[in-house]
Amino acid sequence: MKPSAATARAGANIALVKYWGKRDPVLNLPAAGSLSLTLDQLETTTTVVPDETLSADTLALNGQAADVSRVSAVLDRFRRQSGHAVFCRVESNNNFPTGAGLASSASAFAALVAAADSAFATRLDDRALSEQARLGSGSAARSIFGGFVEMAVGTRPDGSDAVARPLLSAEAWPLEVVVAVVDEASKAVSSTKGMNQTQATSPYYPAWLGQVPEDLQAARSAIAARDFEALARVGEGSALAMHASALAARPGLIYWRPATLALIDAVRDLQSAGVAAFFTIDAGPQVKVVCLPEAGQRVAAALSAIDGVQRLIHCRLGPGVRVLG
Ligand code: 2P0
Repeated sequence: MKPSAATARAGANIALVKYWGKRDPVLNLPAAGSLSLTLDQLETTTTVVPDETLSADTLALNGQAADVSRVSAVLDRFRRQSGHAVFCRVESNNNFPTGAGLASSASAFAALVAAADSAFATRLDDRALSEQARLGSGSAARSIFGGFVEMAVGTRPDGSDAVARPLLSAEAWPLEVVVAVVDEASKAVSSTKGMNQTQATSPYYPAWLGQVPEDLQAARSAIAARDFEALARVGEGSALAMHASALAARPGLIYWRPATLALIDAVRDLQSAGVAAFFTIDAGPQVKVVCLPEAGQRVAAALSAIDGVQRLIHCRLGPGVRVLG
């Protein structure tokens, strides 16, 4: 079958047990597993248009020409697998700030592999799509699935078992996530660079890595038991430990802004008042607050009152990647 245009949409995800470091940079294999929530309001929509008149792939990201090399590396695998050597026009649009610690590479590469799979008619199952997404960006492996998702560290040298799997559907435990955007600019140090620098130079990196299996077990148990307090403990612990390892890199990586710390304080105050909420922070200054649905409005009101918060994005848990046509 001749390759034909296809569009797919994927939600970003936020990790509760973080991914920070690689064991193989070429296959993009993570140094440890991770566990995440897929969100419904931070989405990438990507169209892949095979075009025989092109002499190279092109990428338009939010309407602007962008570096196509990572996208081409993904498309090369679909070209090889399908036996069709055609170049593609790729159009990708985010409905949220790109490259600002809001996991845009996760939704982007998940949407890209699903669109490419449909365009080249390779008919990969979700596990294989997760592997292809991981080759593009580690966190993208998780955005193939909706709800609660675990990424396996894997043991095979070829990386075929370093894939994500769904743990629990979005409907089974409908948590909410309020994202407090502090700075919409792209971050100075990318996740890839930041984790490599941490791994190479931070004296705390081995301690971080050693803690992940226990955190994964605690998070899995908390999710199975719908134990919000236990999930809060492991979620905040994993985020702070990741940032502690990054802070101790040389030179140190400081992703936070003053408003980031003010938001942490606000969440602590909410917790003291008995509100079911906890924070997590990725490779950027934004703070994501996970809460029970009944706490959503109160959390949003408290966060919006903090100086330096530019806007809130109120999410529910979302579905996995889907092909739109
Ligand atoms: C995570 N992050 O688990 C962690 C926490 C950022 C902080 O996964 O190098 O952009 O492309 O595999 O997927 C961001 O890392 O890194 C990330 P690559 P990616 O969500």
